[in-house]
Amino acid sequence: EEDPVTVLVTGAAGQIGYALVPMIARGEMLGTNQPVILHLLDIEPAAEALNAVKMELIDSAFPLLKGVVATTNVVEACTDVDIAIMVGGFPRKDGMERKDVMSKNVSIYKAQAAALEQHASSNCKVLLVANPANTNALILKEFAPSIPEDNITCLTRLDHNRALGQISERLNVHVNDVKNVIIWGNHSSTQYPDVNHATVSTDKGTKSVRELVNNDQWLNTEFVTTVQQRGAAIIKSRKSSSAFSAASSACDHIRDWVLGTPKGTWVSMGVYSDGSYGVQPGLIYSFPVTCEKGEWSIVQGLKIDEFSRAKMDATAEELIEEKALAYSCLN
Ligand code: NAX
Repeated sequence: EEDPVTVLVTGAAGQIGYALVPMIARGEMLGTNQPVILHLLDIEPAAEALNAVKMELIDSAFPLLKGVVATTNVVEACTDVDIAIMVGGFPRKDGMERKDVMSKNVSIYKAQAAALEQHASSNCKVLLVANPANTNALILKEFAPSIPEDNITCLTRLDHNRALGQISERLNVHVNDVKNVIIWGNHSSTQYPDVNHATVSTDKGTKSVRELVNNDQWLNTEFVTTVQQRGAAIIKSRKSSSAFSAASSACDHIRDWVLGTPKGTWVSMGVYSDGSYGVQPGLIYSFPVTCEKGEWSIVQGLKIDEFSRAKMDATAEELIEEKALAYSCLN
C-alpha cells in the first residue's frame, strides 16, 4: 500500500471545508488507491464545529483515511503537510472597506506562510481558495520563500468548470465532451472566460465551440458575464456561497496537478506569471496549463485576438492594484 499523503485543509469548519474533507477522504482528490491523513485547521470560535467535522470523519469509516488532526494551532496543522488547501480567511462583511478585508487576509496568510515554510514538507503543494485567492497566494509565496514558487497556486478551476457547464447547457452536449476553455486572470468578476480555443467532441469529430454556438454576440457578452457573475447568482439563490462546486473543483485542481491532465486537454490554474502572454511577471494569474508528473506548464502559442487582449489586460490591471493594496497592508 502507498504511504499516506498528508493534506491540510484550513477553514475546515466552514461550508466549503465541510464539503471538501469527505471528498478528499473518499479519494476524489488523490485517487482511490492513495491513503490520506487529514489536518484540519480553523480558529478558536469554530473549534467545536471543527471537532464535529472530525467526529463525522471518524463515523464515516473511510477506508483511505489514516488519521485526522483537528486543531486551532497553525504549527501543528502545518507540520509535515504535503498538500495544503487554504480555504480559511476573513470574509468581506457589509460596510467593510476593501482595504480592511485585504489587511485581515494579508496578516492571516503571512502567518500561515511562515508556518508552512518552517513545518510543511519541503515540496509542499499549495492551493489558495480563500478570497482574494490570487493575492492571498501571492502573499503566501512572499512569506514562504523556501517553498518552490511553482508550488503555490490559486483556484480558478471552479470558474473553468462553470464555463464548461455553460457551453454544455447551451449546445446540449455532455460536459465531458467540452474542453479547453480558459479562465484568464483574477478569480473575481474581471476574470476573462475565453472560448476561442475550446472544442466539443462530436460523432463527426472535434468541432470548435465558436462554430457550434454560431453566435459571437452571446459568446462575447452573456456567456462571459454569466461565468463572471455565477458566484453572485448562487449567493442570491442559496443565500450562501457556492460550496460543493468549489470543493469539487479544488479536488479537480489538485488531482490534475498531481496525477496529470489528460492528453490534449488543458485546465485553468492561478499560477505565478513568468511573463507568458504579456502578463506582468510576479502576479498570480490564471492561465491555461497542462500538468505532468506533478508539474504544471503554461500552454504556449495560443493566438490572442484584440477582444481577448483587452480583457486579459483589464484583469491583470486589477491584480496589479490588489498587489499594491496588499503590500500597503504589510508593515
Ligand atoms: P465560511 O465562512 O463558511 O468558512 C470559512 C472558515 O474559515 C470558517 O470556518 C472560519 O472560522 C475559518 N477561518 C477564518 N480565519 C481563519 C484562519 N485565520 N485560519 C483558519 N481558518 C480560518 O466560508 P466558505 O464559504 O467555506 O468560503 C471560504 C473561502 O472560499 C472564502 O474566502 C470564499 O470567498 C472563498 N471562495 C473561493 C472560491 C474560488 O473559486 N477561489 C469559490 C468559493 C468561495 O467563494
